[in-house]
Amino acid sequence: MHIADFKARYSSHFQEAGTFVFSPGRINIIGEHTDYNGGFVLPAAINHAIYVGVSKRTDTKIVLYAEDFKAYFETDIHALAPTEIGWPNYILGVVDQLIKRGYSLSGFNLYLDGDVPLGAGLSSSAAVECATGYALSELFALNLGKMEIAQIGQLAEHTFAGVNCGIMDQFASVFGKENEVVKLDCRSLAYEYVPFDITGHKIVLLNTNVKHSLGSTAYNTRREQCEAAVAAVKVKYPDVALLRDVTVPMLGELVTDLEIYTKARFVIDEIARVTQACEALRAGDLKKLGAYMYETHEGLSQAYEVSCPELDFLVEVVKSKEAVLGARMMGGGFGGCTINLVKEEEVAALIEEVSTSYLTEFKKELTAYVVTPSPGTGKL
Ligand code: GAF
Repeated sequence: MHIADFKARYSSHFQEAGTFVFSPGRINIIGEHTDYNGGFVLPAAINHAIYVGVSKRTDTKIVLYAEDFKAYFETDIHALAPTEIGWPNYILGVVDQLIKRGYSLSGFNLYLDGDVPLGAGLSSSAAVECATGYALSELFALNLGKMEIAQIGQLAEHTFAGVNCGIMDQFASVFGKENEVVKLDCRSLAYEYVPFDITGHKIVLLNTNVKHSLGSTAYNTRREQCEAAVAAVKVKYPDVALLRDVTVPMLGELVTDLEIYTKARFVIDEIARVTQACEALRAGDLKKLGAYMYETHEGLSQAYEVSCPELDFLVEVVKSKEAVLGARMMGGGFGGCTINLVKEEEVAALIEEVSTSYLTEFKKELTAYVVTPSPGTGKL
């Protein structure tokens, strides 16, 4: 996005001098549905971001404008509540969290723009939350720490968007670094950057352009199923707090419900896979890394059941191709993108070929993005 154009568009809606920030979308190399189970994830911020401009008002109104929807939304800071309109919730939820934490805010204008495709599983909502948190921190001199911005965003998602997400998306948006992925321990919140050296290869996202409506309900159900497994294990092992603490033998011993067992087993395996995949990446063994990605897809699709025909198709068609070392659905599931590790010289041909087969199969256009690990939340 052209920053000067963005600032000019801001000025055409709000005349006051603005404070401008950005927060990016994210990819996740591996470690899906592990964050809310206290496990590991391996995400990175990407070169697509949400841009926010803010200015103070002299009253207590909150006036928002979203470029994507060409729409204003107005409310009062003393009357915060989730709205059925959707997009304002990611902003209002953050304001609500700030107020609950005792931060002093007054009315403000906020302009929202960006190039993170919406509904593509690239965490545009987390990017909006983190950009809002950072912008308001700058505007009202709140001095929020990076982790606090991420945690406020996560809670905004729980309370105003109704998705009981983990911390991965907000964390990646805030902590992203150029050319590095981050291995985050979602239980302790300790993290380490890992160089993303994939010389001769690219990360290609293939967007199904579908978002099945059962997504957020099923997401919350999966979380409950994981909690049910923990509750069953806790009966004998009271120190167990999260699936991260559960071993396969414990699961076999105490979880009798097959459905719960299968879901929990996937998560336990996936947590272990993140460490293995990370070692493969550090060792420069991209073939092995890719094999882990395929394994993750298989688990998400067959055991965890959060895939859909479009995502399965996209992984299936690239699986036999030499050009693709690994592929899997990415994020919460039920639509959005697959992430593919592709030989650089084959990227263009692959996109063309897969787009054609996808169109033939689903009568739908595919969108492709070549992305790179990029810096997290910052000032413009
Ligand atoms: C969504 C959630 F927001 C994340 O917290 C994470 O659980 C992910 O799905 C699945 O790994 O993006």
